[in-house]
Amino acid sequence: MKAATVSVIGRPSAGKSTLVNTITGMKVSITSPVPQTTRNKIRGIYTDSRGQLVFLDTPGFHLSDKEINKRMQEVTISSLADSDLILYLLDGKRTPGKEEETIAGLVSGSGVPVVAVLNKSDILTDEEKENGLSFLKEHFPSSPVLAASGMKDEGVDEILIELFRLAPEGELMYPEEAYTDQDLEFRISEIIREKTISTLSEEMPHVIFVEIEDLEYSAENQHVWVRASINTERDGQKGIIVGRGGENIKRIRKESFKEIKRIFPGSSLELDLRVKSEPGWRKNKRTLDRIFR
Ligand SMILES: Nc1nc2c(ncn2[C@@H]2O[C@H](COP(=O)(O)OP(=O)(O)OP(=O)(O)O)[C@@H](O)[C@H]2O)c(=O)[nH]1
Ligand SMILES: [Mg+2]
Repeated sequence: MKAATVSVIGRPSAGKSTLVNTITGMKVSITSPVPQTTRNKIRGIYTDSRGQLVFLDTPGFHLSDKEINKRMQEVTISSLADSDLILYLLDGKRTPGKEEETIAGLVSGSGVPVVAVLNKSDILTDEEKENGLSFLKEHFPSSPVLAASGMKDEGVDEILIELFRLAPEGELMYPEEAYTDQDLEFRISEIIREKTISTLSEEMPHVIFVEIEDLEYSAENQHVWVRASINTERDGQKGIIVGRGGENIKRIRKESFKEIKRIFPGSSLELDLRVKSEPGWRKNKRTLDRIFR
C-alpha cells in the first residue's frame, strides 16, 4: 500500500481546486474564475487499490504584502512542510513571470519530490504547450512533467500514476470512503462564499467573507437550520450583495440552498442569510485569525 500527502501548488487560478475536485470525484473545494478563491488548506482524499493520496489544495501563491495575502502565503508554505509530494500546476495560459519563478523556486527548494503539470491543456495552443512544458522541464529536470486538463479530466490518470509511483509505502490515513475532513460549518460557509462570488464582478470577491452564526441539525427530525452572514469590507458594499430588490441575495440563497441540501439528503433545510459589513476586516488580526484558523 502507498500513502502520501500531496500539496497542490500553483499561482492563483491555475486550476488547483478544479483538479482536486476531479480527482476526488466530489465537490471538495470551491472554484471560480476569480483568482485567490481558495483561502485555506483543503483536504481532498483519493483512495484506490494502490493506496491513498491526501491532497492539500492550497491558496494560489500571490506575491503581495497585504496582510490577507501574507496569511494565504503562510497556508501554502505550511502545506509544503506537511507533504510527502508536491503536485505543481502551471497555468499554460499565463506567461511565467516573477511570481511563477518564486513558486517554482519554493517548490524545487523544498526538497519534496515533485510531479510538474502543465494545466488547462484543453485550451492551449501548440506554442503555449511547448513554452509551458519547457519551463517545467527547465525548473524540474528530475521530475515527471505532464500536460493535463483538470476540468476536462484529461491526463489526470497519468498524474495519479506518477504520484503513486513516487509515494512512500504506508497505511491509509483516512477511511477508504472519506473524501474530505472539513467540518460542516466550513463546508457550508464555503458554498455560500462560492455562490456569492459567482454573482459578483472582479474585485468584489476579495472583500467578502462568510461566517456561520448558527447551525442546528436534528437527525431525528431530519431538519437543518443554518444562519449565516455574508460580510463585506465597507457598509456601501452591502447593497451590491443584496442587489436591486434583493435579486442578488435571492439568487445566492437559492444556489447555496441547492448545494447545501446535497450534504443532507432527505432532510429539510432552512437557510437564513444576512449581509453585514465589518469595516477593514482584511487588515484586522482577529478577523483574519477566525478565517485562517
Ligand atoms: N480550460 C480550463 N479551465 C480550467 C481548468 N481548470 C480550471 N479551469 C478554470 O480556471 C479557473 C480557476 O480554477 P480554480 O480551480 O478555482 O483555480 P485555483 O488554482 O484553485 O485558484 P485559487 O484558489 O484562486 O488559487 C476557473 O474558471 C476554472 O473553471 C482546465 O483544466 N481547463
Ligand atoms: Mg482554489
